[in-house]
Amino acid sequence: MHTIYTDRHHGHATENLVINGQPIESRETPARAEAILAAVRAAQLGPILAPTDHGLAPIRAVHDADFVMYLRTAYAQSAAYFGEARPVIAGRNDVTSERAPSCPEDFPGRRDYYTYDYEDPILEMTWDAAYWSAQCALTAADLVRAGERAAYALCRPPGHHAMPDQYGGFCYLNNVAIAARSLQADGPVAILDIDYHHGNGTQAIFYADPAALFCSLHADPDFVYPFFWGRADERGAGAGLGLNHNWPLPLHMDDVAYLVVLDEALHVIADFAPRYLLVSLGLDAAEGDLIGKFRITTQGFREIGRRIAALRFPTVIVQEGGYRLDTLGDNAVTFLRAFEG
Ligand code: Q9C
Ligand code: ZN
Repeated sequence: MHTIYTDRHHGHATENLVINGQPIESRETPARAEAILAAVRAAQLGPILAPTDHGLAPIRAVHDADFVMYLRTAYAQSAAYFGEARPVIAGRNDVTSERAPSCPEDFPGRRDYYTYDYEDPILEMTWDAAYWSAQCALTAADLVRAGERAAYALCRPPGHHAMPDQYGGFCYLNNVAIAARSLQADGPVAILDIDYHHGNGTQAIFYADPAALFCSLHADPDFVYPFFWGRADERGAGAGLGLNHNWPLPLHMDDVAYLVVLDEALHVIADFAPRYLLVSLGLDAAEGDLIGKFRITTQGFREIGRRIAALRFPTVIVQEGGYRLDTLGDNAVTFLRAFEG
């Protein structure tokens, strides 16, 4: 299996951040991708390739042009506005379900319009990192389109919380959606999201799309981020009605309970019979995760991988969350191995 990776994510240096005199503690750090990369190398999973540059067009096929422009220029625009360069972070104190009807011209309104969240910084190199993370997913999609059985995009920052025109949940560009949209040229796609959190951005992007099935297993948003999305009655709209499937789950799911629900999702995907399958591989469902509360073991990820691989759809695997550094690499490699042979 090929892994697509670039160290451009290092520019999104979220460790030891101090913003406006306040220390910002983010779990979404460069060490996460480094831990997975080290495990992929040690396991000799296969070639590790740098992403190729597909430009902005496939990003703009998912995200609004002005939002993309904002992400590219927010840091510079804020420096001009505030009179000094400093990381951009929203001015609110919690996730919001509100959306303003229009976007202001300048800061601070523009800053808060383009995110529903409050704790994701835009640093000088955040756009660069997000751009290349999306290119990793597109490059993995190219390999699968060219006939590989599966390919792994080791994306950082992650993507599944990024909406068409809002970022949040450590996500700026929706990597899996960008890859999925590019693959739709060949036929309908299915996206299976096994991150601990609901993939609200991916859901929003494909909500009315008859050529994309979205299935997400996640912690119940009554209690867990992203709070305002991910309920079972969100079933899609218009021509996409019936193609959005959410499984909100109780906290403390273990392997056995999780696999029962996974099988339901796999049946829905098998019935849809997509041309390609994309997996949003969050590993924050792992036992002992620093954010997630599920208790999926490494053996559990082996079985999850085995059952997804058994569908035999050409599969693009896109890295999302996962915050327990000491098991992250093992869990990733154990999952990915299921797609060999
Ligand atoms: N202060 C992904 O797993 N809130 N995003 C965490 C800790 C945000 C998770 C609370 C969780 C976002 C890709
Ligand atoms: Zn997550």
